[in-house]
Amino acid sequence: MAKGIPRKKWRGEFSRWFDWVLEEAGIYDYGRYPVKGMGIWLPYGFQIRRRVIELIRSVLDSAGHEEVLFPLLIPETLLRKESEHIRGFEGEVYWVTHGGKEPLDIRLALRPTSETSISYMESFWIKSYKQLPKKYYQIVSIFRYETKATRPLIRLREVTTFKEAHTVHDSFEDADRQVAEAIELYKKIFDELGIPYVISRRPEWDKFAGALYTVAFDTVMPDGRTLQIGTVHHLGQNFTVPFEIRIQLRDETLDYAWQTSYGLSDRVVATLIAIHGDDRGAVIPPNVAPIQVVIVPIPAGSEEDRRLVNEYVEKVAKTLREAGIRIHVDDRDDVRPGRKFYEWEARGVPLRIEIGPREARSNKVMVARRDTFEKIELGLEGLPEKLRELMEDVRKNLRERAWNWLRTRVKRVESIEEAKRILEEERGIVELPWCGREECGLKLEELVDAGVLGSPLERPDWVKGKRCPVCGRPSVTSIRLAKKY
Ligand code: A5A
Ligand code: ZN
Repeated sequence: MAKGIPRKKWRGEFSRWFDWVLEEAGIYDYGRYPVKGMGIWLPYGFQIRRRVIELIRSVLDSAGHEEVLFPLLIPETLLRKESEHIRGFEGEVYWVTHGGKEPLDIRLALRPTSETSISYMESFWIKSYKQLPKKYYQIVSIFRYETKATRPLIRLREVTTFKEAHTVHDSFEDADRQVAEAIELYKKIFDELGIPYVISRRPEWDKFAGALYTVAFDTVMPDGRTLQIGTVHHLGQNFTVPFEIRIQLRDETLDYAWQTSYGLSDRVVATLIAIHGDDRGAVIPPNVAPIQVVIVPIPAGSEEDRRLVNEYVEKVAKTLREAGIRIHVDDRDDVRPGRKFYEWEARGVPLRIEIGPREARSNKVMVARRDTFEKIELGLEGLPEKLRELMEDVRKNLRERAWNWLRTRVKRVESIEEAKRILEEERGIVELPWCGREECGLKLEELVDAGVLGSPLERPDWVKGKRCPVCGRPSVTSIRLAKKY
């Protein structure tokens, strides 16, 4: 391996490894564009992103969501209508103050999220319970002037792949049910991508600005820090009251509607790359891989052998292409096979086929798996199906590997000292018994020197009979702490 390439698993080097892989694999160019927190999706990365978006779309569409597209600009008057919301976002808003040389009467915000603009329009559209539930979503750029350290795809100021869903309901309970549905949909999306997660109800003091409550998906990055990869919010009537989304109910009375919203971002692509990758680069799950199989001809000595190999490569390529497998033939003749292997490994192509004179003569191919480096010889007969099976195996293996790893990173502890030591030495997530009081949660953050992720949605059995390590009261649930991104 070339010198100077950072090692993913070495703590302290993950960030460098991540920057390296984004560049080496041609995914995202970050740090050169002269606006902080904004990067460029490169052609190969764009293809991955596109497939991830397609997956998100198909999951949402099949659950009755409708895609829409709202304006990027939100007038200050709208953004200020819900007081908690603006309090939460005030420090992160980019403002448009001029049109050419003219100062604007009302400043326009680059949307940091779209609850306000969508609620405003919903007040014209939605009048009756008969129209509900209504589920909209859009996939757009949002802008947040983040003050924490920005990082490629992980903490951006222009979030270019923001999927925000916004739903409307005729009761608190139906919005509650929608939260549960959204959680199931997100599980499906993350499972398809092999991204493991922990689901927590965020504490009161760390919920979305304007929500009744927030449920978050977090994952553990290779360096042991956690990353929030998606959130689902019950918005109650917090936006429908100021925006006057009043509906006629089944019993003919009028009431304000109820809402939820839930979001995903570029972080989905970031975690996909961070979690499955290794010291050789990215490992892209076959279902979203722009190239599923790369074919590398192995140069032959004689003119005759060369022709034989080329013809056979063409034949294999044609068969696979016609079967709908996304292939690429790397027939560059000025690049050695070793170099090609290195490049395609960095890009994370799940399967590589090597074809030399031996394979051409025996009607076989040599297949190398990107996830395990295992080499398998396959005959031409039924090759597309066999490759499909292999790809499914790669996908499952990636998912299992990632889940097994995540499980080892979640530890139950009962004392503050132990929690602190584990997060200091190993990072990951610690779970402690908790009395449920905010006072103790905040104290824990301080004493353990970590952030709170929240509590499991259901009270866990193991905390029964255990006490809150801060106040000694009986625990009612557990609380999760981690060093967060
Ligand atoms: N309107 C709701 C859905 C909302 O905005 N929720 S949120 O603020 O929690 O954002 C949704 C998700 O977007 C987060 O869970 C996080 O995964 C991602 N996200 C938020 N800020 C981000 C940033 N600066 N860069 C990348 N991803 C971000
Ligand atoms: Zn307590």
